[in-house]
Amino acid sequence: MKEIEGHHDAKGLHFGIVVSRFNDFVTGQLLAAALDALTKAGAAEEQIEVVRVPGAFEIPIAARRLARSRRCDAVICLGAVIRGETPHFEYISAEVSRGIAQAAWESDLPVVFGVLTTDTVEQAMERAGPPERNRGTEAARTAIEMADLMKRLGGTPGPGIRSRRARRR
Ligand code: INI
Repeated sequence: MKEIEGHHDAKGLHFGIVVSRFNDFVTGQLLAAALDALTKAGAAEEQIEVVRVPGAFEIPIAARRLARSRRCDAVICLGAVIRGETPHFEYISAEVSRGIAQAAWESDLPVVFGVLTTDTVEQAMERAGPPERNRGTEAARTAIEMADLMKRLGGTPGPGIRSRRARRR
């Protein structure tokens, strides 16, 4: 039996990070933890591209563009949607998660969900604390494993990418 699994080695891999500025006291901590995890796994600074957007709602479109550029092996999305602060919580959370999943499907690239959706600021801070409990660390580790897994799986990119290439011909 053959088993295929991604490894946690970021050497030679390129990563895009899309991070929102809204609630930056939380998203800044997620970003710091993600950068730390990538660096510790062997990624050099020039292998990492950070893209900043105003709020979580804007994450999917930037993630999709970055993923489709093929400059990265995986894209990490970081944001914080806090219920206490918005009556639009449900709409924003739903759109962001749907948009991030769609960006991955349409680009055939791992686009990792590192967006906090919490009821309170305290809950958000808990998930953006020390590395072992920080969702930025978890998102970065997922991105490394998935980027490596996609290389091991081989094959050709999905229909979205094929049709783009076909259009160029
Ligand atoms: N954006 C967030 O990232 N988190 C929030 O909690 C939030 N709240 O509370 O409204 C939020 N709103 C902004 C939104 O993401 C868009 O930037 C804005 O609606 C413009 O499209």
